[in-house]
Amino acid sequence: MSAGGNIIALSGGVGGAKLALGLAACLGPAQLAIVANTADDFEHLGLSICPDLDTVMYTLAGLADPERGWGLAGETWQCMDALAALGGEDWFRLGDRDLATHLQRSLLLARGEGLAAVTARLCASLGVRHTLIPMSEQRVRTVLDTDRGELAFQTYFVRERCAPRVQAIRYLGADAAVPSAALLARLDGADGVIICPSNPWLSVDPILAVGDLRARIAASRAVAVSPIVGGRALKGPAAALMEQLGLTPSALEVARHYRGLLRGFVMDREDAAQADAVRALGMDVLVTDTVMTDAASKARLAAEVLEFLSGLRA
Ligand code: FO1
Repeated sequence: MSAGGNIIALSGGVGGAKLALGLAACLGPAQLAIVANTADDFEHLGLSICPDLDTVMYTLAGLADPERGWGLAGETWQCMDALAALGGEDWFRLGDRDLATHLQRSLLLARGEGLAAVTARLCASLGVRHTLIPMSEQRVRTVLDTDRGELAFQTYFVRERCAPRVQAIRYLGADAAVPSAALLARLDGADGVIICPSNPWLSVDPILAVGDLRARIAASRAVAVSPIVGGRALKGPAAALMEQLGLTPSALEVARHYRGLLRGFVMDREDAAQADAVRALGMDVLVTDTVMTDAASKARLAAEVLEFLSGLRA
């Protein structure tokens, strides 16, 4: 990238991690920090599980399973099988090698280390050179009000396979939480913030809800990449969720959701007809191919987004 050596990317899990990997191919470790959502985190089987942090970490380490997007490639499931045989909870699949991450993280947290420090340690051990930061040290948890009652995020997402109809989403603890110190330090004087194509309601909003982060990001130079292409979600329940919340699944509706926050919006060629309506919201628009299928398309989209960002009004 021509201008700017301090870029912050906000990411959820699988979809966001793809662009994060592309950005990591374009920017050096000192130039890029990736902030992951931690409102999907939960305590399960006595362990501290941080799915989005781990998805980004494994992706950057080149260890992620390419089909699932989460967890490790070449994983085995003996522990889960043994747990199931004992009548234990096996709906949340923790692979044998992935379990080592959760054991080590849980141990270090129990010893009193903060989540950012533990994440940095795990990343270093796996050879991840770019900075990965949890959005906050404090506990924030996404809870969904659904037609089957109040559900914790992973219960809704994994156990119930996103089947319950969502009426409202809350990020418990977000008001009282403060952004990670490493994030605040980076945000001060950042050249730009990139919101990866993650689910705006389930993955990005929890980050924006932390303390005064939304206002800080609005005051920076921020762009978002639409996770909705041609009315469909690239991954996960975003389109269905939008319908349940009374919104039309479209890139334009995602842009409306981020109104007041962004200087620029990146949307797919398939949605080019909506570009003028997005511009009318006060954002510059980049229309390009946003579907990332391989390393080359991730790096190409990342380079285009960085170029777009550097060309925006300061
Ligand atoms: N997602 C699933 O759909 N099923 C699983 O069993 C599952 C296990 C899992 C284990 C570790 C991990 O880091 C992630 C895991 N995920 C699983 C993904 C994860 O729950 C979601 O993709 C994110 O929370 C949403 O971003």
